[in-house]
Amino acid sequence: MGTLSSKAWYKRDARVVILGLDFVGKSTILSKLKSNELVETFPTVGFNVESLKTPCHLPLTLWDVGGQDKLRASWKDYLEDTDALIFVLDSADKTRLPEAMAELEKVLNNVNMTGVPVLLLANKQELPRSLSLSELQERLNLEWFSGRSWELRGCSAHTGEGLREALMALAGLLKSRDKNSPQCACAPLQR
Ligand SMILES: Nc1nc2c(ncn2[C@@H]2O[C@H](COP(=O)(O)OP(=O)(O)OP(=O)(O)O)[C@@H](O)[C@H]2O)c(=O)[nH]1
Ligand SMILES: [Mg+2]
Repeated sequence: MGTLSSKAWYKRDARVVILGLDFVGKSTILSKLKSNELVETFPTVGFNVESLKTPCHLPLTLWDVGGQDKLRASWKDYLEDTDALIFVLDSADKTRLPEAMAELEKVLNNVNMTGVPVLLLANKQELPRSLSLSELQERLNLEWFSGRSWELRGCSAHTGEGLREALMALAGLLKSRDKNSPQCACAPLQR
C-alpha cells in the first residue's frame, strides 16, 4: 500500500473499527481507553463511538460494534474506509475461540479489508485460566494476514494492563500502511 493520498489517515482522524464476539470486552476497553475508568457495560446494540489520541498524539475515531450473533451481519457496514481493525478475543473463553476465528476470517476476507492492518487484542489476560499469546497465536491461520500488517497483543480492560501498549502498536500499524505519514513517537513496528 502507500498511495492512499486524499484518504490518508493522517490527514484526518484515523478510522478504527473494533470487532469481536459478544462479551469479549470491546466496550469495556473503549471506556477504559477514553476515561481510564472501569464502567459497567451492557451488550451493545448498534455501536459506540469515541475520539481519542494515541500516546504519540495520533487522533483516532474508534467504532465499537455490538458482537452478538444476530448483530454480526451489520459488521460489514462499518468496514468501508477503515484504516485499521482491532479484533478483540476473550483469552479465557476457549470454547468460543473457533467461533471467534471463523468470524475473524470472514471480516478479513471482506473486500474493504484488503491491506488493512489488524491488531488482535487478547483481552481478560488477568484471568488465571486465560490462554497465553503463544497459545492463541497457534490457533491463527497466518495466511489470513498476508498482505497486511498485524500484531497480537494481550491486555486486561479490568486492570488496564496492556492498553497503552495496544494504542502504541495501533499507531505503528497505521504508520506501516502509509510510509508517507509523519513520524510519530509511538513504538516502531517490530514485524
Ligand atoms: N475479567 C475480565 N472481565 C472483563 C474484561 N474486560 C471486560 N470484561 C467483562 O466482560 C463483560 C463483557 O464486557 P463488554 O465490554 O460489555 O463486552 P462487549 O465485547 O462490548 O460485548 P457486546 O457489546 O455484546 O459485543 C463485562 O462483564 C466486563 O466487565 C477483562 O479484562 N477482564
Ligand atoms: Mg459492547
